[in-house]
Amino acid sequence: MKWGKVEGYFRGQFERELQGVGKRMAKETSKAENQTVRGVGIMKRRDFLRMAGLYACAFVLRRDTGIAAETEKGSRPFDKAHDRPNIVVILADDLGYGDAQCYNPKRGKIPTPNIDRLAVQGMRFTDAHSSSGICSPSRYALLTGRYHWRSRLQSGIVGVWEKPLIAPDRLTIAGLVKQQGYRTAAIGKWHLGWDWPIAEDQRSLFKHERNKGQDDEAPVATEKQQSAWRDVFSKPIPGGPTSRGFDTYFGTDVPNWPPYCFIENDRTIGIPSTFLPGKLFKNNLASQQGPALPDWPLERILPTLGDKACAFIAEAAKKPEPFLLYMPLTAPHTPLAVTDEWKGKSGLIPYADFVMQTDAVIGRVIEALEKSGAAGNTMLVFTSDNGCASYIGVKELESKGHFPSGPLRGYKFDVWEGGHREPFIVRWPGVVKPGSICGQLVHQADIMATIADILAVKLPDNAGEDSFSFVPLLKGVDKPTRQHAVSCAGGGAAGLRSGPWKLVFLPDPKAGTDVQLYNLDVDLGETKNLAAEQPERVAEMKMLMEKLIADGRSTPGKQQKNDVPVIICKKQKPEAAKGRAVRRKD
Ligand SMILES: [Ca+2]
Repeated sequence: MKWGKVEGYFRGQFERELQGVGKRMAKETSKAENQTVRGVGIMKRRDFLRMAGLYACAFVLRRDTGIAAETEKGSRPFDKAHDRPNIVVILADDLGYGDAQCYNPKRGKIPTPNIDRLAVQGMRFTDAHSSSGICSPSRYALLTGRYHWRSRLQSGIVGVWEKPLIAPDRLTIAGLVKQQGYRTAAIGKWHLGWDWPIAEDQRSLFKHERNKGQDDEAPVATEKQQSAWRDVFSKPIPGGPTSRGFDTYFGTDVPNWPPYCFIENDRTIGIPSTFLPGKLFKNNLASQQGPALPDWPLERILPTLGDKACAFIAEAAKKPEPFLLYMPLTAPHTPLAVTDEWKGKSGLIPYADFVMQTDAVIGRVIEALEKSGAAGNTMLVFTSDNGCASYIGVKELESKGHFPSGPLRGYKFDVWEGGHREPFIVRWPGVVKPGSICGQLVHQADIMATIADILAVKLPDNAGEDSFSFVPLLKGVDKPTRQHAVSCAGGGAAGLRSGPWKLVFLPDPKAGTDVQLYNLDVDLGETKNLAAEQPERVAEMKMLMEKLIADGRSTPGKQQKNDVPVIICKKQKPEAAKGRAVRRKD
C-alpha cells in the first residue's frame, strides 16, 4: 500500500510535468530519448523500498495526516529526522566535465580520488547542466531555480563592484530551507554582486590600475584612494549572501578580483589599503588590480575555505536543527595559486595540480562530514559552475593526454556541451543507490525544487520557475523529470535541449542556417548540424523557446514576468562571443 502511494505520487508528478508545450514533443522524441537514456538506476521494487526506507514512509505519512500543509506554511518547527537531511552543495569553479577521473577514465590524467569516491558512494549524473558557460549566471540559476536569462544578465558576468543579481525578495535554496528551520551557511566565492557602499564620487578610486606594477612592486595607492577604501571597507556591505537566505557567509567575492581580502558575513576582514605586486598578475594568478590587504596570500584562499567548511560542519552537526552548506569553491579557477604541497604533483601543468588540490579540499569536507556523524543524514551534491577555461593551458594539457572536456565540444564560455555539461554527483546514504549512474537530463536549477520536494514544501509561483525535482531519479526511477533545458554561452546565445535534440541559437554560415540542430544521442561532440535537414523540428523547438520565454517559467504554474526583454538570437558569431568573453577573464 505504501509502495502504491509513493509510486503514484511520482507518477502523478511526472505526468503533471509532461503537460504543456513539452508534451507533444516529448511523445515524438520518446523513442530517441529512450535510446539516449543510459541510466542504469532502474531498480527492483524490493530494492526501491529498502532504499527509500523511513524517508518514503515519513513522506507518505506526512501527506496523509495533513502535516504537510502545516509544513508548507513554514510554521512547524522540527528536529532532525531522516526526511530532513542536511544539505551540502559543493560547487567547483571552472572544473571541466572530463577533469574528474570518474567522468573521463580514458582521456583524463588527473587523479581525483575524492570526487571519484563520491561517485562510488552516490549517483553520478552524465547529462547535468549549468545555466551558462560562465560563473555568475550559473550561480544565479543554482541558487534560485530560475534561468539566469530571465534576469538582467543577458550575457557576461556580474562585474567588479556591481550590484546584486539576485533580487532581495527572490527565494533562494537557502531562504527556502531557512523557512523550514535549517541553519544556512555559504562558504566560498559569491560572485553575484553586492550593494557596495561606494559613493558616486568615490567610484574612480576603486577602478583597477592599468599599470599592474613590476614583479615585487605594486602601484602606490594614493592617499585619496586609501581614504576612500578606509571609508567603504569600514562599513557593512549590504546585498550579499546574508541578505539572500544565508545565516552566515565567509569567503572571497571573486578570488582574482578586488577586494583582495576575506569577507565575513557583510564585512571585510581587515581594511584593504594597498595594491597587489605585479608578479601576482602573471601565470594565471590575479586578473584585476585593486584594493588589497598587504601581503594578501592568494594560495591561502582555498585551504582557508576548507578550514571554515570543516569547522562549520563540526559545529552545525551538534545542533538540533539540520543545516545547509553552500560551498562555492574558488578552484580550480584562477588564481592558480597552488600550495607548495601540491606543486608539480600532477606531472602536467599548474592547473592540473590545482585540480588535485581542489579534490583534496573536497576530501576534507567529506571527512569532516563523516567525523561529525552527520554524513549518514546528509544529501551532498557535487558539481561545477562551467567547463574548464581554455586559457589555463588546455593545449598543453591535451598534448599530454588530458582532455578537460572529455568527449565534449568546447570549453568554458561556450554554448557547446563542454561549456555547461557538468560533473554532478549526489551522495545520500540510505536513499541514493551507491555507484549508480543516471543519464537523464537534469539542470542545476533543479536543486531548488528537489529540496522543496524532499521537505514537502510547495514552492510559491514566483520561485524556482525553471526547477524540476529530481527526487524520483535519486530513488532510481529512470524516467525524465524534465523535458527540456536551456543553457547559454557566456555571450548569451542559448542552447535548448529537448530530449536528445539540442537547438543552438547561433547561425551556421557554412550551412546557411540561422540556428544549429544537433542530436546528442548519436553526436555528443556536436559535429553535424541537422538544422537544414529538419526544418519542422527546428520550427517546433523555436516555438518551445518562445513559449519558455513568454511564460516566464518552464514549470507548471502561474505565468511570471522576466526582468528584462529576453533576446535569444544573440547576433554575434560564436568566435566573436568567445573572444570577448575570454578577454574579460572572470
Ligand atoms: Ca566559473
